[in-house]
Amino acid sequence: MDFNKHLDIAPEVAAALAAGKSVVALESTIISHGMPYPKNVDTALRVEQAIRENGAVPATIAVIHGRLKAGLSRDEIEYLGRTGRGVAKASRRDLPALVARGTDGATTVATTMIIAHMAGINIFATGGIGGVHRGAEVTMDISADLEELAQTPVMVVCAGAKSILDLGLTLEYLETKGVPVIGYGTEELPAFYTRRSGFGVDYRVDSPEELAAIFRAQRELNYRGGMLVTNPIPEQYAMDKDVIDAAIEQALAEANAQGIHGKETTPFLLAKVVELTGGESLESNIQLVLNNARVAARTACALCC
Ligand code: PSU
Ligand code: MN
Repeated sequence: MDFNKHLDIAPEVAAALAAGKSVVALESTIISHGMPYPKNVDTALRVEQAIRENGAVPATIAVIHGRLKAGLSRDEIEYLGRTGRGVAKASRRDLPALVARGTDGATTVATTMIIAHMAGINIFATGGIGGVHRGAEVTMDISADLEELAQTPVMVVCAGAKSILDLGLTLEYLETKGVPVIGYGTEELPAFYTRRSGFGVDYRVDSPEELAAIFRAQRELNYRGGMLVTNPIPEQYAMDKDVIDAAIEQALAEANAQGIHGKETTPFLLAKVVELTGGESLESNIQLVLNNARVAARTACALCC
């Protein structure tokens, strides 16, 4: 572990790390910006529970009053969920100002990876990652998540990416940056709400042990980047492709019409899709995060022993 004066590791997480036990990091943008209160708090606690049931210790990550937190109390999770969009979405470029000003931040995939790595945690479970936006050849809107995967040695377990993004360009970018994209039980990149996207992944892997072996080899090769594990939503919770595609098209059209840009783009599109598809997409979202938490926890265990 890389001691950092701005980092607080929760006692349970610190004890697990010191004992060489498995720990899984979780992000907080999904709590503050990804789901409505109180479902967001309820889900965050259920995800932590799923990690415990699969043999690992959860470390939900956020910035609270300028402190980088690896592991949150129930009260802190409740605070982030209740405050919702009142908590700033914090990507890589935001951490210095949040720390200097002593303010709060809900961590994206990029910042969760940064703080997890500082704390000595190498596996992180989430829902979806950011990527190359549609039209990025003009807007240059490419999530800092991809750059982080290229430079920070953390395994990110997700359910693929939503087609609010250009999934083909996202894969091209990851290839250029040397980030392995692994399908868990699939040859195809999952598209978050649906199990298929039409794009192939680099490798298919069918067990946590095999995921752990690839991650271990990546470390032994002294690579500096991480890897992306894409785990399809369980069949019974997958959404109808036409329903979700129509919602995404409408969300993109409204974002264009309203001139949404910059860091607001992703939250705007995600909120619109949820608004247009109602409770069904929320339930799918919850289930896929739980599914990713289970795979991440088992992989963390396979990596420890
Ligand atoms: N995509 C999703 N769900 C999410 C996010 C993206 O399907 O919750 C969140 C994650 O926290 C991700 C962030 O790291 O949005 C990416 O934001 P941006 O595109 O502004 O980098
Ligand atoms: Mn962006």
